[in-house]
Amino acid sequence: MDADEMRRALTRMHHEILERNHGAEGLLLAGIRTRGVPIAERLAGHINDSEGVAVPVGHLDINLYRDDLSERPRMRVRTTTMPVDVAGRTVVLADDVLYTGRTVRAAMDAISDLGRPLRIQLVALVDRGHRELPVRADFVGKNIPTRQSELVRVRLFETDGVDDVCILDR
Ligand code: 3GP
Ligand code: 5GP
Ligand code: MG
Repeated sequence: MDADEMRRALTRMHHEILERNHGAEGLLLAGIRTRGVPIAERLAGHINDSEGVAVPVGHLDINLYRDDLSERPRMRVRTTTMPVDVAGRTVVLADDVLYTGRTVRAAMDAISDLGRPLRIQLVALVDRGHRELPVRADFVGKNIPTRQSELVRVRLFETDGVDDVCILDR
């Protein structure tokens, strides 16, 4: 996936999010650190351009909610920031890669600790398969079938200086 394809995928997904939710009212985009954050911000930018609505963007650190936290005593926990209350909102989680689904499970826990959203939806730039939990994305940039031994490298301009996605051998 090159920069143009990524831009088109994000443009399409912002339309899909607006269509599914009948506009931008009541939305809250929550980017899962690290690369879910710029994805959430870009989607908010597209929504602002086409609807004139500034959808709030939160940053979610799911590390405290991981199911393997006890095996990672030195885990670095960064901050979660939500600009508005999640209660009664449609929270759209954003992540770069959806794989086992464990990160999303943790993210839903993190959100639920902040309040009771109206609903939670999921947008992922890449779905690489291999789910270990019953999780699916509502909006997918690209389905990339992978082997478990492979690794999907996502680079975003904000974090890596370039926009691309490729499959690497681990
Ligand atoms: P992210 O913080 O941008 O989401 O999961 C932590 C980081 O490691 C992720 O960055 C992700 O890009 C990168 N990563 C690359 N391959 C893998 C993988 O196979 N599993 C996990 N959990 N992370 C991976
Ligand atoms: P999951 O919890 O679904 O297994 O993995 C999702 C999280 O791990 C995402 O935040 C994603 O960044 C990261 N991840 C898992 N597999 C990959 C991968 O192959 N490539 C990249 N870039 N990230 C991955
Ligand atoms: Mg991620």
